[in-house]
Amino acid sequence: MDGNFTDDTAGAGGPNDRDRRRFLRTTGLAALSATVAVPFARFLPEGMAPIGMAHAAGADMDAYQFKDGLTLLNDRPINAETPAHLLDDKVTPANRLFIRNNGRVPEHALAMDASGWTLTVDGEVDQALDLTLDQLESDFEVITRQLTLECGGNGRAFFVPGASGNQWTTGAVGCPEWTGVRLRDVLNAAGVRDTAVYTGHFGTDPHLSGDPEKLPISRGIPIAKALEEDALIAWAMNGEPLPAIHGFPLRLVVPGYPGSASQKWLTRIRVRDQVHDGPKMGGYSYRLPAYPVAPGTEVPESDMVVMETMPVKSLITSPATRAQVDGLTLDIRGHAWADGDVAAVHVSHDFGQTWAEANLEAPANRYAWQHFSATVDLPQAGYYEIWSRATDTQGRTQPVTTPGWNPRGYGNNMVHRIAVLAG
Ligand SMILES: Nc1nc2c(c(=O)[nH]1)N[C@H]1C(S)=C(S)[C@@H](COP(=O)(O)O)O[C@H]1N2
Ligand SMILES: [Mo]
Repeated sequence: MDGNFTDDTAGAGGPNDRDRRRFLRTTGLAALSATVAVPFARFLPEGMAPIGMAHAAGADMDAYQFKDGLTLLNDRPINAETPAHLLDDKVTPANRLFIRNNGRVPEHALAMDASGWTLTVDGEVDQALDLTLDQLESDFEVITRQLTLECGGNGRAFFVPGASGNQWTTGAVGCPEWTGVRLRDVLNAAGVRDTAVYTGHFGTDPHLSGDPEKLPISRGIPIAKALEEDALIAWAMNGEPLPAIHGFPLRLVVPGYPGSASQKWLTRIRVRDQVHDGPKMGGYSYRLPAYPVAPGTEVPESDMVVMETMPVKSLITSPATRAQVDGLTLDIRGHAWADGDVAAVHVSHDFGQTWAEANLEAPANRYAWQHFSATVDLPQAGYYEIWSRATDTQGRTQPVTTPGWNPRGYGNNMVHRIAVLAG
């Protein structure tokens, strides 16, 4: 609730309450627990929910237990975000990384069982590949990179009128260190044909319906993006095997793009001769109107286009919002990220009337978030909002209000705001 201090759009009674009620009617138990943000489904006696359903939530919740201080938005599928002040680490620890699942956590991951795992690369390639985890590690250069991962819907809660979907405030972002091989190297080993247009990514997570024929999500990226050097096929996070819930044993990490491009539990990359058409590539999923629309507009599906790069953004991670601080000197810390590098971060203590430039560190590597710090001298004791605003190397900066309303509430990069009481 700390992204927009008035909380109107994030809290009960706000415009999104209507959407929550609608969800409640349509998806039942999972939505109910989302509404009250309590993971209670696993504690229900059997019989109070379909057994498979209660069990599913319980098993997935077991894989969630190591998380520290996250806000659970939904437990079937599990979706949880991190309060800004718990993202203060320069490298996001696994227990503080948000979770965005569209389906269930697969059984093999729950058991941390990677036996027989292979990655298939096929489609518009000269030579289809079937690579074991050992082959991936021995046949390609292994690299470790700190890469920012952010859900395309981060900030959705602040759109007015509200958009359906997880009501992410500011915490569907993190920047762990990933170890793996370059997606580019693996694609080049298969030999990408001239006909290649897009990738299509496939994982093993079961669909919520239990129907084995259905995939919860299968997204892809333009082939040019896939052939840049930054995207990784990763098996480790912060030096440890991927946690079950984050894609064990293998996932993509595609920085600069919506998190949905970073397929977890990855088994197959199919190079396509057209824009990939897997589940959640079409309709309103991860798509934006092709032209600016007035808030609340019903945009025809045919006018929606795939969302690609993520916009420049910043997050104040210290102090925590609603902090009471002694004295009038305030030390501020946070991170900023963009599709590429961030050029500057500014902070304001007077609702954007004046801005001061923060100290900004260079990224650990391309697409790692950058740390900023600033000392703000407040004029007198009282209530303040501290705002942060990042600007990328192309001069694009964060708006002070929600940008570009769209039906599903993607791409909200408004300035981050926290409140403090000083003196
Ligand atoms: N197989 C699979 N991959 C997935 C998803 C999913 O539901 N299934 N969710 C995607 C979305 S929308 C996001 S934002 C990121 C979240 O990654 P995380 O849960 O590890 O933080 O994973 C992406 N990869
Ligand atoms: Mo996402």
